[in-house]
Amino acid sequence: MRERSLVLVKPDGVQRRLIGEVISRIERKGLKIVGLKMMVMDENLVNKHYQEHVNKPFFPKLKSYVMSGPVVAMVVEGKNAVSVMRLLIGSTDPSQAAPGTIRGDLALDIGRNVVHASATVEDAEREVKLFFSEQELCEWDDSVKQWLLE
Ligand code: IDP
Ligand code: MG
Repeated sequence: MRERSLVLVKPDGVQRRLIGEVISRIERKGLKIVGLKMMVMDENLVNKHYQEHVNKPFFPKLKSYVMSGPVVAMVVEGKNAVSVMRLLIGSTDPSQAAPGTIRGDLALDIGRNVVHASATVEDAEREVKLFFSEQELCEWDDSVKQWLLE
């Protein structure tokens, strides 16, 4: 129930005025936003966040893409938040992503895929700590919980 995912609206999503669209889909699903900020990622943060990709051929382009402007970072909480967020965003390559998903509906190219969401619960715990301090996260009373969860 307290599972959390780190979600980013990447610079292309911010530039294309898709922040609200992404947040709206997360909220309509019933997930709960417990942390939210706009920031520009620095090189150190990119290297840590994408640690499994630092030696991949696409990494230099990925780094300049995600540092090219502000991102909106969110911590999203709820039942199966990690796997549910991965389903909401769709496949990494938007040309393969199913219609109805964020990437399937709103993007065309793997290098401009609008959003990030943590791949596993372990990644999520690590990523949330990279982007947010404890004080920046907000526990709030969920008054609609009984209408979302049996
Ligand atoms: P994910 O974002 O769906 O978890 P990952 O495989 O973790 O996908 O890759 C991280 C990000 O790196 C992708 O979202 C995408 O922006 C970029 N990326 C991954 N593979 C490629 C590629 O082959 N070419 C260009 N960019 C890529
Ligand atoms: Mg990933």
